[in-house]
Amino acid sequence: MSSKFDSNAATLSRFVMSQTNDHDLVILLNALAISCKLITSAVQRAGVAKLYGLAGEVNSTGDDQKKLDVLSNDMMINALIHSGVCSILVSEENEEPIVVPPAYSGKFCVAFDPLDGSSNIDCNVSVGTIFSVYERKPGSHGSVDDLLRSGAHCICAGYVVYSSAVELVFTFRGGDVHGFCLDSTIGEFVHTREKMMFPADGGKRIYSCNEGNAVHWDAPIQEAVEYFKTAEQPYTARYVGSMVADIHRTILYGGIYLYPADAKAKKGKLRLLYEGIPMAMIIEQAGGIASTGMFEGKIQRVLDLTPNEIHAKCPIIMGGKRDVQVVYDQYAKHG
Ligand code: AHM
Ligand code: MG
Repeated sequence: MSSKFDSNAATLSRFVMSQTNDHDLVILLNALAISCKLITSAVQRAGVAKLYGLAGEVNSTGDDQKKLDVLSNDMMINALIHSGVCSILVSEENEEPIVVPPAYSGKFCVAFDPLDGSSNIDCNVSVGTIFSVYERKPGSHGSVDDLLRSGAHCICAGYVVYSSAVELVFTFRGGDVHGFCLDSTIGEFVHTREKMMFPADGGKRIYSCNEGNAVHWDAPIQEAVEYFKTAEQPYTARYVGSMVADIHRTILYGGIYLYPADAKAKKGKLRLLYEGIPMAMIIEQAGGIASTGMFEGKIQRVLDLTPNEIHAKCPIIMGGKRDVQVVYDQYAKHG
């Protein structure tokens, strides 16, 4: 019998419980989902609740913090501390790591960007949350060293895009990528996309980058983007300016997203722990490539990088194999 009501809702919690016997991990992912529901409420009510505009502070990377950045950050920190399963939290919005008080301390270390794409907040364009989860090292009570490790140590990662729908995309290390839409009628994320993969045929030819930086790029990146525009089957340009939205589209439709290193930002703009590594894990496990492009003398996997500090940056070239290969070909051509 068809009905508007699902008597067997495949919720995110049910999915997580089916994938792990680790109860602390179930609690952690529940706390992350709750944070994202709170942020959804704040994003959707930003106008009426007078949450547009600046908070008057500057964040870890020198950007002006928006009121919604600060509120979203507080929501995540409070939910994660009170989950009782975290010891160290690293947020884009906090210069220093947050050490969870001993009464609440647990085995996980979480890095997150509570509201990515801050420049889009005040005009209601898509924004997102990104997170990566690590387990503290044996014997550690929780310190930044537990997080200053390569992507190989990341145990799960996800993002949430706040847009026409709110969607959480999530993967465990080595697993498939799954999508969950927030059903506002029940206040739960419901499993809506199984085993998300890049389109098998490469999908749409879309390139996504801030071309205003082109003059600062190295020649191979400039030439790859020129190829995208002049190829026999020219690419379409799409750039939201919120990494979460641009990556979500790239996985679903195909294409390539670039925020490369350039002459003025030698390590790129995006942060390794809470932008590069989680997105790279999702992209690779969805069948794509997550590369740095040429970085410190070689082309590297983003997941192979080890941050030397919690706000370390990394260049990012992510997308489907067909399209990232165009960039590799240009590097090969230039030797
Ligand atoms: P933010 O974390 O301060 O919002 O910065 C990250 C954002 C990404 O979401 C986006 O891809 C990029 O910065 C856009 O940068 P630009 O405005 O330089 O194109
Ligand atoms: Mg941000």
